[in-house]
Amino acid sequence: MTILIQATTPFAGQLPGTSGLRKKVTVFQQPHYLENFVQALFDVLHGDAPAAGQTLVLGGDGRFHNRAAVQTILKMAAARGYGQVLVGQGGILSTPATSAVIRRRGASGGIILSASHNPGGPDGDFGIKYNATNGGPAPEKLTQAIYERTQVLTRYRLSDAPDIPLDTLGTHCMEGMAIEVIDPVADYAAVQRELFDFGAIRRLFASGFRLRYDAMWAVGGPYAKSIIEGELGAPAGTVVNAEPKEDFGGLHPDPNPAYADDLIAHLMGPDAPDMGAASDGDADRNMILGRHFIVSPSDSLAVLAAHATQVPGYAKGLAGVARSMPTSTAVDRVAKALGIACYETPTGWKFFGNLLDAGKITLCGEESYGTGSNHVREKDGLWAVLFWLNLVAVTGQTVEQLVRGIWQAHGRCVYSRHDYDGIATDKASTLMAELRAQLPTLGGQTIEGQTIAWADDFSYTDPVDGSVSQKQGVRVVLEDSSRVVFRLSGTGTEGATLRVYLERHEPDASRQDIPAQDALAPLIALAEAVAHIRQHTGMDAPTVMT
Ligand code: VG1
Ligand code: CO
Repeated sequence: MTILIQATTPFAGQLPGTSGLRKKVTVFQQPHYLENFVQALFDVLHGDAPAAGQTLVLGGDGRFHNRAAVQTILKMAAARGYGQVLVGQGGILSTPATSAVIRRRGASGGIILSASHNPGGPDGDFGIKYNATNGGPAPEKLTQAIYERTQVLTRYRLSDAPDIPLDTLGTHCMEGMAIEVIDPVADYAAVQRELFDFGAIRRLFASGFRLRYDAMWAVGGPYAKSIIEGELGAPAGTVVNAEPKEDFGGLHPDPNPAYADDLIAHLMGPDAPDMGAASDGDADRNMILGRHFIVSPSDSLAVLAAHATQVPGYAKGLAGVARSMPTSTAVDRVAKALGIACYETPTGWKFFGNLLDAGKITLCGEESYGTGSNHVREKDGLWAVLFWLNLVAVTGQTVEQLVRGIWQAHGRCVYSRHDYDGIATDKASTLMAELRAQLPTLGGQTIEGQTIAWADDFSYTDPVDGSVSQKQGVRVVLEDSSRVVFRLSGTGTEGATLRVYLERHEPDASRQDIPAQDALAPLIALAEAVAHIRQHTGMDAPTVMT
């Protein structure tokens, strides 16, 4: 075995977005593309020194190109002198499981191969991201440094060792580096067992409670099968679409009303189960449904926060909570009632890391079907499902009753997100630039019969390290605190996606069942009047409404 030095030249655009570097598979398949990024990462982490004695965790969501990428990264880690790599069997590790393994095994960090909720297959998307020793996504300072390094790279190093067999558990050696092929579920399951009342959930299933968990042909399947059907005794067939496929069965592994339509049909049907759930490509997102009832992700976070002390792992109470800025203020209202702090961060899980590490918060979440806690440093899809199961088991309330309890106590934060996908990048930039240009004069104006109190471009100062993140979304807020938020997606790979977030608080119980799109109609009209979405995008309606 020899370590080869390969000459290379920089690729443009290797800048990680909201959650890692995501590009088309065909982009990642270009010679040197993945290697350049990994070399830049190693250079930033270790300078010229070898990573001697350090442990790297490696795995992905099993999408097309996962296996090839794992083999390449093993050879590069060996050339960099890592002491050990822990790789998931079959190259598989869900995003929250990677975080759990990094933390439990004291690893120096981990590489996650995933484009998460984006479609897969040879024509789909691929992605890579680095998580640090706390188990969480690299902060912006690090991703920026990696990007800068990719722009000046002239060579990378890798071993010419043969591929490692990934499908059986075992230990291998490459250039003196140990490679352990680990069970992808074990560490993750151990973490969940410490948090939840498995006995209570087991009794719930034994009493006939019916769950339908749709793993969307993605990496959540093996985890849900093992824990929900295996340990918790739910009947076989509770977890559907459970086998991870390289192309997610040609579907979009994104649990929302548009792409989890099959699950919604089951929960809305005549013989609906008591609860429905789904997770995304890398199993960090979750969708929760009751019988004939859809739970908004923002409400889900509020329910978990309000009832957390009924779950063993959070029995001592919450230090605080956090939500991404566009997420509804439902959790803020719960936090206020509990007398705990609530932080507002930019979109993307990396912004929760410092708050969790510093012990300022225990729970956090995003409107994009992401919820999590200090048990790992990623959002965690199955964790949220177990949390809900535990609450249903110990409160005796249905999913719908739990959500209505929040509405009753705090009013309903009526909420929707409208996505406009595949906009030409220049058109999306123009739309945002024109919006930003109006910011100084929007406050005080009455548009579509609604008076704007203030408008700004969200800027965040991290309360732990003082780092500042600017231009995180344009907010237009009315006098009654209703709001519209506009931002461009940082996870897409084709053109631009405009996200329009709409929120209105409804304290009147008799009006809380008005369908969200109807209740939000005035705000939708305001969004159009302010941003001229139709004119800029040429689209009459959003691609996806959640
Ligand atoms: C989206 C969501 C964001 C989430 C991110 C990663 O980002 O809005 O809340 O953290 O995806 O989720 P963006 O920049 O496209 O709006 V995942 O499950 O794709 O890792
Ligand atoms: Co995901």
